[in-house]
Amino acid sequence: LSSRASAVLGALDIPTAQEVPGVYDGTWAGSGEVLESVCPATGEVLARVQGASPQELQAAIEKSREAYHFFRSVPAPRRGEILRQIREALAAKRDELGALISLEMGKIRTEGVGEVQEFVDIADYAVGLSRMMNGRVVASERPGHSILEVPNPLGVVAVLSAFNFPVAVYGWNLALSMAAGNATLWKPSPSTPLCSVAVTKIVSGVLERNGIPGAVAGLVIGGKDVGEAVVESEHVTMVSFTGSENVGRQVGKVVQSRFGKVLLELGGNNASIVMPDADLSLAVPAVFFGAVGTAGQRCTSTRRLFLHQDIAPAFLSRLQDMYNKLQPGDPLDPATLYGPLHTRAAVGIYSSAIERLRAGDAELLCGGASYGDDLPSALRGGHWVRPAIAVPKKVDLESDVWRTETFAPVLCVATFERLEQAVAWNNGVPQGLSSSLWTRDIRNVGKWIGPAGSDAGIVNVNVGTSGAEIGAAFGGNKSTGWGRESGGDAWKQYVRWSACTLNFSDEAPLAQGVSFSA
Ligand code: UN1
Repeated sequence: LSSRASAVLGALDIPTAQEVPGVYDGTWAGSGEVLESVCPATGEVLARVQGASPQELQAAIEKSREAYHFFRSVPAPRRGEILRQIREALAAKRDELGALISLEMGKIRTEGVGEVQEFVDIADYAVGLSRMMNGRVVASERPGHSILEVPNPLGVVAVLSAFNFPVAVYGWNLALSMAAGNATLWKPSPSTPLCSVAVTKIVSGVLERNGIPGAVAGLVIGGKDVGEAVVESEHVTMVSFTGSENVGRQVGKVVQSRFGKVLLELGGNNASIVMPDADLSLAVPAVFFGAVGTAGQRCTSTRRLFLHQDIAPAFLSRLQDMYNKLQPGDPLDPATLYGPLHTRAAVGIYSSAIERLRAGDAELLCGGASYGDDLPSALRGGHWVRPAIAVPKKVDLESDVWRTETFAPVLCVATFERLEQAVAWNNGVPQGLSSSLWTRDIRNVGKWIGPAGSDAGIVNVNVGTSGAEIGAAFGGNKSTGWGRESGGDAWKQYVRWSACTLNFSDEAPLAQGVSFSA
């Protein structure tokens, strides 16, 4: 192992001499499929992780059920106190975990640390929530009656997370699910197993110190088979899935067919719209971060840019300058702004998108070629592509160029005359995650956030498409799956609601004045 990698893994006590156990349900195990963790920047194999066998998976699900039966009766504020300790334990390892995210996922250092911070933030939120998950008292139409709406713990919540946020998205789910009194079972992306092992070690340490069964926060690493078995299990009450539209469609159908609950966070095809009155000194850097930050691998990344014709040439020349200065570098180096794609397959997705653009005679303002010899030699085994800006011939919302999410740094640009046109383009795709308008004119803002405005789940003004805080509910509409996670009212999905009508009187009247006396 390179010294670069062993320093990061050593700081989190991840053993690399032998295979890393990838199942935790109170004890560590793993005798199923072996997965390799590969560093996207260099191609180095970081570790081999042993996933869950079918028997281990079923045992873990059973342990989760048992853990739920214990945990649901722990008072919510006490669950909050455990979350507070988890928050402290994560914060104590913020830099180490951030570095592991950089090493294994490939995002740059500040974003890796920021991702841990997002987990810390949602844990804080959930500590407060643990004293505020209130039901309601509803006025009854019957004398001497009262109606309560009562939230109770749900059961086992499975979290299937993606490679691009290998820590934070689990954090959003775990924090709410734990506050709500559930057992949570994590099936992470098979290509970021070490992040999930490191986080689970930290969380399980807190649970063990508090005498809480470890399976309250279980882990099952594995490939497609493990994911499918989790999704199919009758013992899993809710499945929270983050990933592609295609897999999400399958997950949704399977969970629905057994009448489980499902929460979907699928693709984004996010647009930024820049009006002629926008402050370009703010808008250009924001679009730059939205499009090339995380090497275009956020579900909230900016993929489409609609520029008012009056500012388009000035905007593009400033944006191109920033692209041209961008250097690829080791994501662990604090000076690096641009890291690799996560997998070899992603390089192929980028190349096909570029081919598709070329086939349609799009103009490529930046990118399209590989780095070749411009890449430092230590990085040549990694998955690198030049970020691209393309101006397709026209906006054809039926074409794959505009309709599909390319999970790579490819930004498609078009110009418009009227805001209504840009909003129609913004809304005219299957996805509905994030959107961003740049303007100083309050009349545009009113249109944008109103009924005829953006139909996405995230509708920003003078703020880019990516980088949401945890306080509001996060999620998207349409083919993004309508799921909401993190803040706002998202917690209400992690409980079962009961409507309880109580009769304190000496009569038993029927509602709606129905009379039924024999
Ligand atoms: C994702 O890309 O799956 O808003 C989540 C953002 C981050 C979360 C992105 N807070 O960009």
